[in-house]
Amino acid sequence: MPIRSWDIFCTIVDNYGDIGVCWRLARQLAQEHGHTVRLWVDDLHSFARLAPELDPTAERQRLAGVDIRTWQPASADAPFDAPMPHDVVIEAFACHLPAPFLQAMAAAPRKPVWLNLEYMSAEDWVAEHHAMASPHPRLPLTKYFFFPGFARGTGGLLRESMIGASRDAFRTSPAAHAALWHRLGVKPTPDALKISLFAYANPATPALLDQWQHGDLSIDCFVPQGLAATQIEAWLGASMQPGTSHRRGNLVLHGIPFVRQEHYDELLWACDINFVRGEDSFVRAHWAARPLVWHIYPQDDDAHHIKLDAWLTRFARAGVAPDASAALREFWHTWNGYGGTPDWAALYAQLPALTAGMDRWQRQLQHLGDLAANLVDFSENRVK
Ligand code: TRH
Repeated sequence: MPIRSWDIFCTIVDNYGDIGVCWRLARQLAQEHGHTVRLWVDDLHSFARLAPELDPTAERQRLAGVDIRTWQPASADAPFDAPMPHDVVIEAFACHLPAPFLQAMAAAPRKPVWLNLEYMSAEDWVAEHHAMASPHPRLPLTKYFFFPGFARGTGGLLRESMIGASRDAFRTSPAAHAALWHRLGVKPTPDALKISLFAYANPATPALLDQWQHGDLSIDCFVPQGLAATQIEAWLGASMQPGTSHRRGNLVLHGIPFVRQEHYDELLWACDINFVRGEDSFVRAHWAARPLVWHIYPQDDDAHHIKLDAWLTRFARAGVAPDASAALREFWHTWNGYGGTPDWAALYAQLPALTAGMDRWQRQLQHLGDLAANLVDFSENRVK
């Protein structure tokens, strides 16, 4: 049966990844599939960093074809004026639905498809757990676990249908580059290697900046406002506010604004190598088809190291030159607290091979379909 409408519930734990994923998914379902989407979000102030037109005080508003509502998830039993649920209800990253909404789902003549959208991972177990069903203990509802991933049998990754074409058009357009740099308020150094740096505070950052400063290569590093910029201010002894640039040896550090979500892609496309973090920027860097360095979201007991290594193992199997893959692994490990100091020269020596490897890998990933379309297919199959 066709699926036409969606409720997506999101809570913002910290940072921007949860809303980053939900907002991207909501827009894609509305704009590419023409579906009705209601996005429930608890913190519009964080959301507004990604979508500056948002009114953080409005309880309901419409943006980019999406109906945006506020909710307070502190307790599943908090008062909630539940409308008739849509065809599919997504609770993102295990945020719990309000009890009245769950009751409305159970009472609906056609029960909505109920999905928990999980965090992505390249680990092997993901394909085994993807699409698992969990019947509600009391209500006539079944929840399914939907896992984004990098392998067959997973939900795939968020990717808009036009992303590759938009990227390629951008790459061949000097005017588009000029507009990007103008918007960011920077003047890039001609012929410098361009690096974007989006990361958490990282003990490895000063050592890397030292290497860039004293290296032979001219480097422009673009740092959005946030944790990494604050840390770099201490290394620099100067402000990294948007619009400021500082030369240290062969390195120029540019403070740039945190831009709307669509514009962040252009920064990734414009750079030769992208440092990304968390979940959503990590996935976006794949579609830039350039080498990336991942600062993974840290978990207790270093559980995130397993997730990081799982990705590296898949990438190594994707046809990249073994030396390049080894240099990337080594660099990522030092960047993610495994010990040791990042070896920039070793990574840079593999840049051409890594660029070819990333391009190949992101093409392979496209065979998994895209997460939004996979969600539509999955949901339609549940209501046959
Ligand atoms: O902000 P994050 O660290 O989010 C994290 C992770 O998702 C993590 O897995 C999750 O558990 C935790 O939040 C709660 O990193 P992430 O996922 O890359 O999200 C950043 C979002 O911000 C992404 O959608 C891209 C967007 N962005 C912009 O819109 N403009 C910008 O200028 C930049 C730098 C990012």
